Amino acid sequence: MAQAKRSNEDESLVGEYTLPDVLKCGDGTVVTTASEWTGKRRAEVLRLYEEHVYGKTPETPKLDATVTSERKDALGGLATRRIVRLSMKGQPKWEGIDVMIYIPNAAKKPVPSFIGLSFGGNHAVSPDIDVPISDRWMRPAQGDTVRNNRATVRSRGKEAHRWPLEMILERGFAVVTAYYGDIEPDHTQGWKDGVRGVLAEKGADTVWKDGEWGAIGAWAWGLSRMLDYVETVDSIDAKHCSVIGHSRLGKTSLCAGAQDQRFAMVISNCSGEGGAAIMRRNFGETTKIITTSFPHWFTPTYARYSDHAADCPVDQHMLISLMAPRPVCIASAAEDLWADPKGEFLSGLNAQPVYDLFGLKGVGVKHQPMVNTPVGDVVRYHVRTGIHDVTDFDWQRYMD
Ligand code: GTR
Repeated sequence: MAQAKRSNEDESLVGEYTLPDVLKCGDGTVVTTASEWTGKRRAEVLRLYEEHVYGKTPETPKLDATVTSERKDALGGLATRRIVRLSMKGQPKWEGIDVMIYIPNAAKKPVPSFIGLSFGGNHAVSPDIDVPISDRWMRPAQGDTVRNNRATVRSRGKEAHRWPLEMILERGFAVVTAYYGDIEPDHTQGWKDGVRGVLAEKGADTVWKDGEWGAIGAWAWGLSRMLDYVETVDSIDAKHCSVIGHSRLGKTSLCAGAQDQRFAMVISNCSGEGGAAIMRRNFGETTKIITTSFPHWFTPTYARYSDHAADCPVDQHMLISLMAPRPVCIASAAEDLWADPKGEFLSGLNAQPVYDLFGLKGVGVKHQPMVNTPVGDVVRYHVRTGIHDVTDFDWQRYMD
């Protein structure tokens, strides 16, 4: 991927770097207990992420929820499928988020769930042909699945391999998903049609300022609003919701898990640069490349660390630390060098000092494990064979 952009994929050329000390507070003191972490340092680290990486998520009014359809015999009777629109009063310009929820019919009590965004819309995730095709803006795609930035009928089910609904539902989990572009279309001017623009009431000539939220922050906000809704659904156990995301949406899932501790478990699938990968490691995608290609994903401050990663007060082991003491799963793919699999492992490993404060074992090994050999306890890591994708192998790990 992106071979035209110069990046290093030779481990011997990575070079030396020093990670910021996650336990060292701004005032120079070092945290030694879980309560100091929770009461003091955690908030500092979160603030650093707001200032330097993702920007600050503003307080927002509660969203309205309108059920637009419900089917009790979805997927051949396996599940009940509900589609709910979450929208903001007084903001008709922003159409809102169409959340699709599958709940296993066999469940006798409230079920745990996975909450995650998709790249292609609910109709791309689901094999059910009565799920409406999204009419929102879409990024151009290979083949004939998107035309003039709109999904075509050919995009039905195109993301279903990443969402093995039957397998997940049979294991007793609910699935809660929505199209990320419902929250904000994924292009540099997308904020104008998304929640960021609507809330800020900014003009067309707006320049986003340092510390203000970017698209990842907005998508993460959307995940929290989906969880708000899940809290109102009796058949889902909102205390056991895992937030999941792949690639840019893996960065988003980490951002959501960091800022919203109601997510009981956080899953990063091939999240790479700006996600689980250590930014100071000169391997795969770099801060410069990502902020050049996708400046809108982050707060503007982040681009200043292009070629100056050492000046950034955070690195991604600190993002993983923000999940503590909750479980976190970090997954890589062996051929996904762009996302720096080893760098993704190292963020999990270097979050251990914070998990130690809680007496919890993280990845439990010092070196990146072999492919298809999952490791870890509360911080789990695996690298599987294959490419940048989400596979059943990954899902099995997340459900175990
Ligand atoms: C790439 C980007 C990655 C990753 C990926 C994706 O172009 O460089 O950071 O997020 O997109 O989301 O598919």
